[in-house]
Amino acid sequence: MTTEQSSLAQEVHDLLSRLGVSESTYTQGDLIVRTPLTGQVVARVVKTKPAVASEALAAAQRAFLTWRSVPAPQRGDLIRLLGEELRAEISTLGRLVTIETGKLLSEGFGEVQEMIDICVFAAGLSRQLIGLTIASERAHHRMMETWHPLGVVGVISAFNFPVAVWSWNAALALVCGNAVVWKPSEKTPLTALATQALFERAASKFGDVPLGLSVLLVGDAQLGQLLVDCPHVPLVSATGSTVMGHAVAPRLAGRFARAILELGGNNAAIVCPSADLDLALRAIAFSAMGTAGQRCTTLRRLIVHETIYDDLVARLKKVYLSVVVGDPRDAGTLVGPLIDERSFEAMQYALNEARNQGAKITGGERVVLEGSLDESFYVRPALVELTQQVEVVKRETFAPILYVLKYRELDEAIKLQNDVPQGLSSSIFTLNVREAELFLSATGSDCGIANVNIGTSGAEIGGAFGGEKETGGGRESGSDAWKQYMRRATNTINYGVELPLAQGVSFEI
Ligand code: UN1
Repeated sequence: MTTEQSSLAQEVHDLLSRLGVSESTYTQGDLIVRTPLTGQVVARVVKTKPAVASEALAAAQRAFLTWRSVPAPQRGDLIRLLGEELRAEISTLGRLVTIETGKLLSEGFGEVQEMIDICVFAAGLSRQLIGLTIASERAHHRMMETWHPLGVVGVISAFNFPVAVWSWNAALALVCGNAVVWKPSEKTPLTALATQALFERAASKFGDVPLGLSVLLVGDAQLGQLLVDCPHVPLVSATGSTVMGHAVAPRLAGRFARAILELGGNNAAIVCPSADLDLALRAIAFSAMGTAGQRCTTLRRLIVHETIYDDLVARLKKVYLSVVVGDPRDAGTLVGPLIDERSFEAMQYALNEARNQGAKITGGERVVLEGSLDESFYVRPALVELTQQVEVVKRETFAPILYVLKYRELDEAIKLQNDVPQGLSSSIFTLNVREAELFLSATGSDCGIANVNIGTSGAEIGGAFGGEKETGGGRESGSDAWKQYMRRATNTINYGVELPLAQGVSFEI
């Protein structure tokens, strides 16, 4: 082990202990955690045994029964405190995110900022859980809708946003009066342990938080299944691959539980002749290469008008060949490592397939950093020019591959953009208002997110986040996403002395 490697394990230890995680939870277990930075083992996390998980689910159910009666603005105060803990530890937790996922430091800090933002949003929301009053057709009657807490909310999260996605769900679920059970990715249990420790800090400052209000299940898919099949969990929010969604959704449907699914994306940007190309170039670079292409919002397809194609692609090639691939802790680095070997292999597999389809490929090769082990996987991002949207382009490969296609008419570009199974994010680069509005209209992009003159990734928490088709249809974080974490009751109140029946029905006894 080199000095650099042993110091990384030491740093993980220091960060976790500063964040309040007990050493026994990550030194004596059999879930091996490697940092993608060097490939070395940095922790051995104790997995949650199924019997312990079942007890945790029961505790969460008991906690819900108490928490639902705490006034919502007080529940909001717990989330305000969580936000404060996160603010105090943004650099500690952010650095741990970088070491565990391989994303840049500014992206690691950005992820924690996203958590703080949703806490602020949810704390405000705790005073705005509002329902409508509806005009009744009957005299001396009033109708209204009331929103009630739902129960225990399950959260299954992925490695690439190991903590922000939990916070989108947990912050809303908790102010809505629910308990939360979290099954993080097996690849990123350390940031989950740290987040749980910060939650517990906030809870002890709050005072009267029922035991089991927010619990963590660390381990493999078996624990996820336990959560999905638990009859006391009326809602599961699951983020990950479409394959995972296929496993989870039918089980939830089978017991009539709700699902918020945030699955694969295959996001495209259309670049029109009037586009500001300097701005577009920067936006494309960030969306396609940021987080080493491992965001669900990553730009994977670029559809460029034929008149600007050569110019834009030449400029992009320069960027792809010069962008610094390296240690994400270094200031100049823009592309960190892939999460693991499987990701690297999936990338090479897709590139080979594209090559066999006649693609022209710039980049895509493995980059070996000095001092890293064979188990670390750095790659130069790949720019892949194709003449047609072949099968490989329609698939989500979770790696920095940008497929580039040419178009002539905007209708054709929109058709290409929509002609994939996924429907998460999309953008158009244009200064032409007709093109922009068409893209945003009912006949334009079919995605949950459609942007103008910004890239496909890097959404703010204020909007509802999620997408259509194989992306799963769920919406998380902002706007009125909170409604999914509550049950709606319609109330009709008769304050008169008669009993008129709706629809004029007569029933005299
Ligand atoms: C994800 O990749 O699962 O919009 C979430 C973005 C981030 C969230 C990505 N705010 O890119």
